[in-house]
Amino acid sequence: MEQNKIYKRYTITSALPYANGPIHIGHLAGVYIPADIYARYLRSKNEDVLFIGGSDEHGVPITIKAKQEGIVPQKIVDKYHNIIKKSFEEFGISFDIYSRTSNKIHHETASEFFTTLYNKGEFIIKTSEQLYDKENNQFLADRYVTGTCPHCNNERAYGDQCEKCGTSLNATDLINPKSVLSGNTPVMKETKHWYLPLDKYEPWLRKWILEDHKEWKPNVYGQCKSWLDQGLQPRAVTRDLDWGVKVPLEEAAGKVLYVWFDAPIGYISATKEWAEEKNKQSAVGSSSPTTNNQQQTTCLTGRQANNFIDWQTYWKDPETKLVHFIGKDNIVFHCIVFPAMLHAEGTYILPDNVPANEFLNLEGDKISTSRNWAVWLHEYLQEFPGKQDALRYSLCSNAPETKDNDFTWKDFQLKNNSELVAILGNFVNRTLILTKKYFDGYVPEIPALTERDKETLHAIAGFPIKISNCIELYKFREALSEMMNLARLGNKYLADSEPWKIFNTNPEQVKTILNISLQICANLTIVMEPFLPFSAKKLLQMLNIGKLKWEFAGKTDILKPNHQLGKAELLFEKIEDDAIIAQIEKLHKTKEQNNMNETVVTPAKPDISYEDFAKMDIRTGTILAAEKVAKTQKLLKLSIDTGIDKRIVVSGIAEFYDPEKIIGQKVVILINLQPKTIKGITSQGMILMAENEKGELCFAAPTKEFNNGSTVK
Ligand code: B3M
Ligand code: ZN
Repeated sequence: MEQNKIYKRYTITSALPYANGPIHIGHLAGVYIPADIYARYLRSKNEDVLFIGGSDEHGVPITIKAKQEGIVPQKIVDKYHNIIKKSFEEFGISFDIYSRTSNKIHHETASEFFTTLYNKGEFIIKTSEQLYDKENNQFLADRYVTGTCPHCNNERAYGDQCEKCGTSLNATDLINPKSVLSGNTPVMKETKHWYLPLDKYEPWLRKWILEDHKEWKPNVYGQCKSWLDQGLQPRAVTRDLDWGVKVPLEEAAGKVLYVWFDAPIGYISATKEWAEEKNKQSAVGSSSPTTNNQQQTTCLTGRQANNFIDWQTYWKDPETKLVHFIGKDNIVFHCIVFPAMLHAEGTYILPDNVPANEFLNLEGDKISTSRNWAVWLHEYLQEFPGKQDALRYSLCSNAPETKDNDFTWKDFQLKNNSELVAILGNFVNRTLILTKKYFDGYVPEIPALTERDKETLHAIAGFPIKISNCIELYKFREALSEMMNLARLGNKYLADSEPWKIFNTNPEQVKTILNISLQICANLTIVMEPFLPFSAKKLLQMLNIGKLKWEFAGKTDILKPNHQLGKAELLFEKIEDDAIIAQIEKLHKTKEQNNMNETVVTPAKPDISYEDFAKMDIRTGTILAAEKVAKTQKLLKLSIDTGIDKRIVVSGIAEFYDPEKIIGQKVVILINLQPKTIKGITSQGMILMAENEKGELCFAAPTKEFNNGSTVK
């Protein structure tokens, strides 16, 4: 690979979140915050940047959710696409486009891509047996099958994975598989699919990744190596499903493209959509009629003089740097499958890097949508209004760049209060307040420099390159901590020079100190912006200046003498204990709820025949008398009228029913259970009770007056 290659433009993609749930902090820390920092930084450097996001609206989980809610999948994706898009916007993720894969342009693009590979003869066709639900006339995707996990006996494992023991499964591995759709046992049926022969591209992939991209992050490189070392198999790129991009072949009726085939093509469709939109806008804005004609010409030079944007330059020009931001569960798709697709197509560039992150946990537990164990972005934005940067800061400083990391509310509070407020905010605030106090809010000039001043000026100049280097190597945590070091430098400089002590004796020196401190503030607006865009904007207002590009970072004459500053405000607010306790309590409630849910349903027992059931003689009856069994807590001795006879039954219900209060209670009783002697009393039969998850009992009884001795079947 060409190290240090100069690129003309950047195509930055961030994983397209599934539109079946909102965004949580794990997504942000793993993917969107790093991608946004990278995009903002490059824009500040005047690079040509296209930052792509969008919703992934296909795939089986979406169809299942739609079935559960009794609505069509489009309704589900509309709902979540809007929630996700809005929360990204409010959180300041600076996409150039946030698209969606249910768009027409995406269906066309994905379909064409498939056709190109098909026409080139890249696919192989295989017929295999898959599980089929006869009642619904439908092949069952892995997620549509549940059954017993062959590894841990969890009776509620899915066809692709057992969530209890974490093992990846094939639907055909499950013991006693059941269709989620009908509850019936599926049958095996033959079906035909199109496969991408990854095995064929394996030698090429080995060289491209293992030799040419040794600089990739160790977690990414390592995962790729392990996939490659296991040997790649052909992968089906079509599915028997009715939600997705239709396979553009007559013989493939009822089949759609596999979601992982179409989703990454979503980046390309989004680029087309973005370019079309931009070109429309510039056509409207342009007064010269010739410009429109020029716009028709296709050429690989990106944004041309006439502003025409050719989407292809962002995907096909070798001078474009393509970078995919993703979480670790998406590595194989972005490093192996999608590059193989692009390679097979033949006209596209390949990713230069895929800086995937590991996972973020929450308060020591894996984030889980189904267990609601997450901090949801849309909720955070409501509960902490105006505090986007506090979360951006805490998630970036704790980003799971090299290993899984943990988010805790206490740590979030600590980072906000003792770093953002106490260091960065405090430095800016002191500088502005002192300038107001001593110089009426005008930037003072520099009359003379002491050694300390000179050292400080020198140090300021050194920061931008340190931060740039980290960002360009995708080390965002380190970059952020360098950014904070600049604020630390400012704080220390103020503390060491003590302008408040010397103003009366040496006002000239105070001019220098505050000028330099203000130049640090101006520098901060630049280097903060990728990480803390809201606060950077606020600081620009406080300094009463416009946005500065990266080239100004390191300069120490940004603010000219006599420039009038704006109004000083607090850059960050302290987060009080109450707010943190409330969040921790919210999580506790979720945990309790989950614990209950886990025990709510006792696992189903194996099937029995009707003959087995019919052996039981169950009747309605009435309690005639009841008394406690001596020396026991739980037992009552009941006298029952069964309609056939009157008999004694010992029942373990004393904790839940007072003997006096149940005389006359209707019951259901199993009368042909072998008699058993309990505490010296012969019990003849069993009263049927319902038992809930807490072990509480309640009578299962007829709901209206019914003769004793009626059979229950
Ligand atoms: N929607 C998986 C995920 O959200 C998938 C990413 C697609 S990126 C092309 O983890
Ligand atoms: Zn299991």
